[in-house]
Amino acid sequence: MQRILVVDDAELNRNLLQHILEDDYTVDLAENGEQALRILEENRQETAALLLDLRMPKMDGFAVIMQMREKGWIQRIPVLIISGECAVETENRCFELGVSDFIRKPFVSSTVKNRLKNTIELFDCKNRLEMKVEEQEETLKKQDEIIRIQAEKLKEAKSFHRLMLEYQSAIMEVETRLKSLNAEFSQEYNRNPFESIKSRLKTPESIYEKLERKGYPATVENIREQLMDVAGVRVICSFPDDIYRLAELFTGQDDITVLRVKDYIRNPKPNGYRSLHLILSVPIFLSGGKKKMNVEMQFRTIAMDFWASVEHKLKYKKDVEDAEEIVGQLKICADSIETLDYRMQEIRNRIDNRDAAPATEKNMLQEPPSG
Ligand code: 0O2
Repeated sequence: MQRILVVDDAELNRNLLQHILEDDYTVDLAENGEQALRILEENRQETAALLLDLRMPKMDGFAVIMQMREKGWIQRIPVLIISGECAVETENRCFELGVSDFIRKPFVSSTVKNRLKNTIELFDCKNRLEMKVEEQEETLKKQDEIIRIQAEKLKEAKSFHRLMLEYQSAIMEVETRLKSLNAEFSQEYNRNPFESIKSRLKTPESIYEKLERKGYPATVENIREQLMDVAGVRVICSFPDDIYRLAELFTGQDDITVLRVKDYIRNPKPNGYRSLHLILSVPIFLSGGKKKMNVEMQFRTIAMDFWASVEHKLKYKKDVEDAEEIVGQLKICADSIETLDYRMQEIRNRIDNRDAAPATEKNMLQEPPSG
């Protein structure tokens, strides 16, 4: 059963209204505004309407209405004023404050019941409609948010794919120049400065992991600014002196800038890793014009490459038995590879009748000046 709160200081009126309504509603009674607000505080959710007298001691009907407005209750609980004859101005003020209807004294049972029933139904309809509108607004807001996020992702994805295309172009540019040098050497000197090229574009997972490790948020801007090795070209040469000769030839091209040199052949890593790493700025030519892209080039001998690929497996494999011992073995192998590489180079020099001075001593790429 729905609850009705009757608020009137006259006991007679309270009893009369209770008598009229008690068959259809649970009727709560209050004899002043303060009591009414206390009851409402407790039974607000179940109260279907308030029958309110205007003139009461302690807290009058207007004060109750004002409090209900402040608390936002008047939008949900209809208020019907119990009144005798009252001035038009008073009536108008009540309606302005959000009162729904008037029930006149003396009470006519059927009129009281009908007015109350109609008001409750009307309010119920209004409330349900408002809830629907609120729900729809909420749904629309969520949809807007989803569209906004998707648009941002799309934009990000679009610029990410664009950036990857530019790095891919940089890789192709480097590969083409390397192949041209190879073709020239092959024709002019009957030898190849390198054995093979392996190129790779860093995977999105690897890009994300590296940015995270370096403490940068994963944005397209940070990929461009903070990562130097998104485009990677590995050049595998037969002999150590080929590495330096080719690197010199390549970096000598007038539109290539050397940004960083890490010479792990001259300064091997403690684990024995040997390779010459160059970070280069390479021009690409797309429809919008020329653009400079960073490319990481790694130069190593066939033997160094073989070693690195085996060692790489160890790095990514978990729970390898005797890992420490394997690390030691790998270091011994790396040192043997260095000896072997230079011995093979000497043999080649003897076959070719060349000066046997180690190329690492002769052609040393220098770190670019900082700034
Ligand atoms: P992946 O999968 O090849 O991309 P920095 O870029 O300067 O912040 P980083 O990346 O450590 O730091 O630079 P470094 O030392 O020049 O290494 C770059 C790449 O060289 C590595 O890339 C490896 O490919 C390779 N490399 C370096 N050290 C070793 C090593 O000890 N063993 C092997 N097998 N390869 C090595 P990534 O990013 O690690 O991986």
